[in-house]
Amino acid sequence: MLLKSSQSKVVAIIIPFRNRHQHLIQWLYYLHPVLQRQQLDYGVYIINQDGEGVFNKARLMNAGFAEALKEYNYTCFVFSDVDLIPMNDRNFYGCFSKPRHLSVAVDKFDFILPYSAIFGGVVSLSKEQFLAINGFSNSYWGWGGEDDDIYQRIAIKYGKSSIARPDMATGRFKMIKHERDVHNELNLHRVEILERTSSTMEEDGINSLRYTLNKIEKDTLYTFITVDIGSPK
Ligand code: UDH
Ligand code: MN
Repeated sequence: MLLKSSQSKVVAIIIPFRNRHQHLIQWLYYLHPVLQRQQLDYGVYIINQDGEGVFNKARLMNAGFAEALKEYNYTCFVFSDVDLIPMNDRNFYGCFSKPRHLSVAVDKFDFILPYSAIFGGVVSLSKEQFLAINGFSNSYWGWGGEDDDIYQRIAIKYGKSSIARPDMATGRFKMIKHERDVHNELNLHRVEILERTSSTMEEDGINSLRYTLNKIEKDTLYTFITVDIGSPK
C-alpha cells in the first residue's frame, strides 16, 4: 500500500453506540487484529448516547470527531457501525485522497452495493476532508438520511464521483444480525431535510455541534465516551 505520507495512518475509529454491548465485544475481537496487521497507529472511540431519547448517529459521530481530537492529533477518521466486520484484511482502514466508502459488499445486502450514492456503514475521511464539508449534519433523529446527507455534502464540495471505494471482493463485510433498536425508528423527515442540505450545510455540522460530555472511560482496547446530545427541537 503506497501512502502519500505516514500521517494518513494516524487514525481515530469512531463508533456511534447505545446498548449494543454484545456487538462491541465482537467488533473488538475481530477488528483489533486486522488493524494491527494493517500497521495503523489508531485509537478506538465508542460514543455512547446517554438516556433513552431518539438516537442520533450523526451527532454522535461529530462528537467522536471532536473528542478524539482533544486526545491526539489524528489526521484520519474512520466512522463505523458497531455491527460491521470486514472479511478482507486488504480493506485498509485509513484515509485516501478522496473520502472513502469501505463497506461496499455487505452480506445483509447479498454482497451488492444497494445504490451508487450509498455512503454509510464504514467510511473514512481525512481531518481536512471532514472539516471541508462541515462534518455530519446534526439534524437527523432516528434511522436514516445522515449517510445520504454526507454523500451530498461531499458531492457539493468536491463534485460528483468524488468518493472512492475498494473493489467488491476487498469490500466484503458481515453485519452481525440484529433487529431494529428501540428509539431509532425510521426518520420520516429524512427526505425533506436532505433536500435542504446545500443551503444548510454551512451552518449545520461540526461547527454547530452542541453536546454535554458526561463520562470518559478508558479501557485498554477502547475509549468509551458517554454524551448527552439533547433531543429534537
Ligand atoms: N446504533 C446503536 N444503538 C442503537 C441504534 C444504532 O449502537 O440503538 C449504532 C450502531 O453502531 C449501529 C449503527 O448505529 O451499527 C447503525 O444502526 P443499525 O445497525 O440499526 O442500522 P442498520 O441499517 O439496520 O443496520 C436498520 C434496522 C434493521 C432491522 C432489521 C430487521 N431484520
Ligand atoms: Mn446494523
